[in-house]
Amino acid sequence: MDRQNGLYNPRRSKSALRPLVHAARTGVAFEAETSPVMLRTFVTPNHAFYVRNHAPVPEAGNAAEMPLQVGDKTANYLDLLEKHGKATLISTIQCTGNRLGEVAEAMGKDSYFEAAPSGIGLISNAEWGGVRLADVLKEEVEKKWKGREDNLHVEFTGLDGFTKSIPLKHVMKRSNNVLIVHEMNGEPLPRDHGSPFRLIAPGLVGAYQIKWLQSVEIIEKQSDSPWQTKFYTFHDGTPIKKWPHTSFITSHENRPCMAPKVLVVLLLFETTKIDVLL
Ligand SMILES: Nc1nc2c(c(=O)[nH]1)N[C@H]1C(S)=C(S)[C@@H](COP(=O)(O)O)O[C@H]1N2
Ligand SMILES: [Mo]
Repeated sequence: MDRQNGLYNPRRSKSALRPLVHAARTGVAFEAETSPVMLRTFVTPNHAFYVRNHAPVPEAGNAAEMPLQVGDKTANYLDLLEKHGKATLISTIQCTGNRLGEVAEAMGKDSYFEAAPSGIGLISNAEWGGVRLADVLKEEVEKKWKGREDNLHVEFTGLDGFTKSIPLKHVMKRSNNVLIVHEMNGEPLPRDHGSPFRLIAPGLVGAYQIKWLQSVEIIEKQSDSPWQTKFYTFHDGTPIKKWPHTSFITSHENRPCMAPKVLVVLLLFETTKIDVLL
């Protein structure tokens, strides 16, 4: 394993070396789209799941060791799991940047997106296993915040400093299935995907699925982190929460031997949720 200033060097992470399943987009921070061929199955294999990092992958330790700050208490993830039980759910993650290449092409110089153009592969689907956050926060909310739930937010911070917040009301609604997960497709969460645990907030864009989760804090205003107020926002500064999931026929590849028109693009502006509670 390569380390740089105490940080894992994601440029040398295994996923960076999988040209058949990933198209590497940037080195540090590592970013890779899933190859269309690997999107043919309902659930995306862990090794082919797209990767989107904003910083080098932090050194986080395992689920038993890594402390999780919940409000003003330090919790042990495994204790939380034992106390509240394991929830399993299939949920798609899609980066807001998915298919920006086509958007940029369609909008030409009018395109206001700053991100580098991407193909169709900043989307993947997996089964996640972990603990329901509404259960974890229930006691604290009842003790400290009773009656004020509607105006509060939950701020999530990853070990790499990446921070965003979600309204408390959304988190506490059990049917929204906001989870802290340690399992991805029945295996321990891989490092590239936030090991030992990450947030899964079904129906919200990729940026809310905070990896290497370090702290969960109830706050009175939305997070003032740049990830909430500057990046992943609309022009007026409103955070982008939902984004249409898009479908794409992946059985034909856009190879030079095939007329480009054969590559039929299906844009299904369906609901953003394609998660199924098991
Ligand atoms: N801590 C942390 N969490 C993060 C990010 C990050 O850079 N740091 N990137 C976010 C973005 S923008 C996306 S699209 C998803 C990607 O998750 P994946 O790499 O597991 O596909 O993670 C989100 N969670
Ligand atoms: Mo993203």
